[in-house]
Amino acid sequence: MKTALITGVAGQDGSYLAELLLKKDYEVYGTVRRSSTSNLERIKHIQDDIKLIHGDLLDQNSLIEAIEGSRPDEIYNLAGQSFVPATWDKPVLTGEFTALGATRLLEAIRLVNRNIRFYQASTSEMFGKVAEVPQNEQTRFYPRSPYGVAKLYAHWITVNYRESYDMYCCSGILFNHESPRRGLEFVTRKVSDAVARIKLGLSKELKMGNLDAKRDWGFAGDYVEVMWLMLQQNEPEDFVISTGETHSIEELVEIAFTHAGLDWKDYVVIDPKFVRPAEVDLLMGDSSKAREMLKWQPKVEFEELIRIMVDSDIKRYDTQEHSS
Ligand code: NAP
Ligand code: F7E
Repeated sequence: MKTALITGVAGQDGSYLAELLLKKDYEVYGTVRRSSTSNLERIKHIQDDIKLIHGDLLDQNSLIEAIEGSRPDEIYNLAGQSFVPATWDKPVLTGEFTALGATRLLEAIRLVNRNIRFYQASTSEMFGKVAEVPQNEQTRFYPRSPYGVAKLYAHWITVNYRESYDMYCCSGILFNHESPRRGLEFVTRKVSDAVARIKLGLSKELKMGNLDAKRDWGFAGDYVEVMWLMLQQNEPEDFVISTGETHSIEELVEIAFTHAGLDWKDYVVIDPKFVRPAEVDLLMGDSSKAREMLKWQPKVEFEELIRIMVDSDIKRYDTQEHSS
């Protein structure tokens, strides 16, 4: 039986990855930050099957203790503040969590057991102002937010530990991936939630930012499979993970409202508050390397994903209404 430690296990990806590893008969440990209230909604259905331990990316000792206490074969570093706009408000803290947090974790592995395999959650935000379309593992990086800059540091420190200490460290450069478990501020979930509220008469409008930006969106459940695959190879390498399709925010909005029988133009209002200081205009990934070497491909396509999210939010509000 293998053992895995997932940082950020209560996040969107952490919850899907924990489910996957349990199915594969792993012993699963997950770190959560200490807080006065519980934030375990996404993992409540598997809480009895995984072991939660305290671990904060800001605190070196907690990471060393988490590794010593769980003795993992694999570590998946998914923890972090992942909402991009918030990182302009807290650029220094973003560097601490994301850039130095990954370094603290790598140092903890180096000190405790260098044979542990390490996965770093890198991101398409590192491509930022893109140098080419589509983006692959060779594309030049040009991050456009404190989030992207901090992730780029974490990405290169992962490469550096691989090359300096001969450790098995990989980065998955994952493009946007969504699900009904996505946080409510992210654009797909913000839209699916608003469509549900409008459909059920709980809200009248949806305030949005830049509708022209384009993203390559996949399903989180498909993307966690590749995290695991990356740690099962003979040699550690980095991979771009994407669908290869790109769609605008306007297309997303249109699909979501139409699915609920609504015309988005009757409800969507542009609010400059949601426009970012610097935008990533166009993301489209080329994941040929992962498709060939890891035999991976996404299963859920974009329109289906949006419909699943809208249906899930409508059902959630319906259930709440009937139970109150
Ligand atoms: P998420 O839902 O925001 O989950 C992040 C988790 O990290 C949360 O459980 C959060 O816990 C925890 N966390 C935050 N700060 C922490 C700290 N200092 N110490 C320990 N835990 C901390 O994000 P996600 O969508 O699952 O993404 C997982 C990772 O992949 C993130 O690193 C993200 O940046 C990266 N990524 C995501 C995407 C995507 O499209 N989803 C794409 C590329 C890369 P709290 O509840 O305590 O805040
Ligand atoms: O924005 C535009 C916004 O916040 C997508 C994170 O998981 O994926 C995510 O980062 C786009 C942007 O995600 C609104 O300007 C328009 O162009 O859903 P998002 P993100 O910034 O792409 C990457 C890969 C990560 O690594 C991150 O952790 O949508 N947009 N109007 C809006 N976005 C939001 N949130 N809200 C709006 O009202």
